[in-house]
Amino acid sequence: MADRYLCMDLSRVRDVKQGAAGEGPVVYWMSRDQRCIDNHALAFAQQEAVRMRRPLVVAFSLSPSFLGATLRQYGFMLRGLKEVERDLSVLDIPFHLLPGGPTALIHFLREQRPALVVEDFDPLRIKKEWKDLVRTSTTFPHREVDTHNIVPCWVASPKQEWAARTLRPKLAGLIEKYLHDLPQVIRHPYPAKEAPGWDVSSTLRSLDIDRTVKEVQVGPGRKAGEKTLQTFIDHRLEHYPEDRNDPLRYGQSGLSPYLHFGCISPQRVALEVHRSGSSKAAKEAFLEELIVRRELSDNFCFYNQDHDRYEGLPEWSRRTLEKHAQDPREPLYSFKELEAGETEDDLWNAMQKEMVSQGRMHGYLRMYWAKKVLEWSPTPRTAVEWLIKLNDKYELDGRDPNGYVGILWSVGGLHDRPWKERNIFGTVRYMSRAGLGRRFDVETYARRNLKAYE
Ligand code: FAD
Ligand code: FO1
Repeated sequence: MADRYLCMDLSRVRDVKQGAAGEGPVVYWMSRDQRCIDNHALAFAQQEAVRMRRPLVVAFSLSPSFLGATLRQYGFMLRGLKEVERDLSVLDIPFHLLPGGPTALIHFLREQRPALVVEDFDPLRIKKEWKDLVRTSTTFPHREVDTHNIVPCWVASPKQEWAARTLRPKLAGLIEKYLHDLPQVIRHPYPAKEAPGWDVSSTLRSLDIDRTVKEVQVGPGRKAGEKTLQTFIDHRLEHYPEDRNDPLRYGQSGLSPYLHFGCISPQRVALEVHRSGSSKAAKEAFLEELIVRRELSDNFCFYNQDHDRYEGLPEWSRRTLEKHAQDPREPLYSFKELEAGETEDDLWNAMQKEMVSQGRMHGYLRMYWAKKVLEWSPTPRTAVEWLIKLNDKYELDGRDPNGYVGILWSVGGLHDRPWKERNIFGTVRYMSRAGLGRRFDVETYARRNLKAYE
């Protein structure tokens, strides 16, 4: 059995807290990587449980509110977790849903007295706060496993990277070592006590969340994520380089909600893309986004505690934005007008309405969507705050390092370079409607979406 774990490089594991092993099970505290299959953290937890001849249990601490998440995101997540529970039960690994956030988890750990607590990696400040609270509230040892990045975040770089071009070579030099088949878990040989049952609808009812943001049609969970990946590989990957920036051609993969909630492993996505029959150019274009761009976002959030604030912007861009802080902003809109998609720009309104209604927005449009808010809000700081609020409230893939980086890239040139100076933007890259029009049929997009989501 031991050789099954050899394919996992132990540099993916960090020893985050020393402690005395309890007499209980190994506990995998699942959070970011909500999956049973292709999960290095779960596989490592099982390896340790087998070595110590202990049961293995999975615990998910359900926070009653999380970064503005609404019924839309909690519904998607809980339906996905129900599938995780089923996948685990086949392997005699109980799944404990713990309503009440980190304090409920601390209570659980004090009860269970685990031999070891295994955490999955998450660079967000709020998660670091949760982890610090839990680690200091018990005496048990903790390990952290990065199963969200192909190259573990702390291995890829010891510092905040300037741009994709500085991280890309570091990843390229390491990808060989990490991009190989994933460790799987097996039926656990040391049985644990059953976990209490739970159901999605009563759990949803118990949460104190905004219910005005309705659930969307996107199928939740692992199987729907696997199907989305297969459909993308079979029908859209080949044309990804030319189609990915045309919202009318739907050339993107649609994987972001499944990657955000960890329903599927990005390493699995990369392996399947590599194995596909698509052209080298198509594979490279897609893997640049999936690996370099996505892991650059984790790098930024991991090394910059201001990842969701104006202060997170590079010095050069804060200087140029402040130099243009007094430039006239005409028109100015309130948050409510933006949220309702009631601006003078029908294209922008169409994007906003699609996001509110469908919980998604095409990647190329998101840049324009964000940059317009810099023009229409009183200060760049307000623009960052309003964009995060809208993105995290309505997007299924929101509350993610990719989102904070995407917004800071758009408003303040994070990971970008200075461009020709102009009003309001200073030397931050500008995007115009005419520029979009050179890429795709803007009028058709605006008309079609305004009609669909009015
Ligand atoms: P594909 O083009 O199929 O890419 C596949 C995967 O690669 C994506 O799921 C994502 O994990 C990664 N990826 C692609 N583009 C980027 C990028 N620019 N930066 C980082 N990773 C990328 N992404 C989110 O996951 N959550 C967000 O909340 C989010 N908010 C954004 C806000 C703004 C203002 C901008 C400009 C970008 C934002 N992005 C966000 C990044 C990107 O737009 C989305 O990841 C992508 O559109 C998701 O659709 P897809 O999975 O079909 O993408
Ligand atoms: N992670 C948890 O451990 N507990 C939660 O209750 C929880 C809720 C939640 C709601 C919406 C959402 O988009 C993410 C949520 N997450 C939760 C965190 C998520 O798994 C990721 O860890 C981060 O959002 C991205 O790093």
